[in-house]
Amino acid sequence: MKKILTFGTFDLFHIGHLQILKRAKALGDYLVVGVSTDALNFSKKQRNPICNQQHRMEIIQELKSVDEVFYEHSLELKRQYIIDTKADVLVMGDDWQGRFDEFNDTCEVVYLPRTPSISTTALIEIVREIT
Ligand code: C2G
Repeated sequence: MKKILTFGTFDLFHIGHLQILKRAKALGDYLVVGVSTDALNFSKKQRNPICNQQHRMEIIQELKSVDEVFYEHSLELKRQYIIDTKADVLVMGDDWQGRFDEFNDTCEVVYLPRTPSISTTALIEIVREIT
């Protein structure tokens, strides 16, 4: 069984998120998703996600393409997460191109092209303009 691992915040879940999870799953048989915590997001972006970590995780774990979920507490724990989940492939969108190449000694690292013209940031901007 080929295990795929991917990570993300998946705030204001949108088609780009769905597409990367479907494409990640298509690379193997079993998809594990690390959903980043609110605290990790705050440390990265200095703001909390719009949707809290319980809600974001609940959405991800109900998806047909997703077999298992866990909370990603720290970017520094990535190697440990790969080992713990026994992942064969780490998949990320190409906004992370090259950032995880160091894990090539533990698993295959694949960057998939992002879905164009959609992002959580763009959605927040659109709502801001409307209101
Ligand atoms: N994504 C995509 N197309 C978009 C938007 C996002 O393919 N239009 C992908 C991203 O490349 C990423 C995944 O969807 O692989 C999740 O995106 P985010 O929620 O923005 O994740 P991020 O905050 O970058 O967290 O350890 C890494 C982090 O947890 C990733």
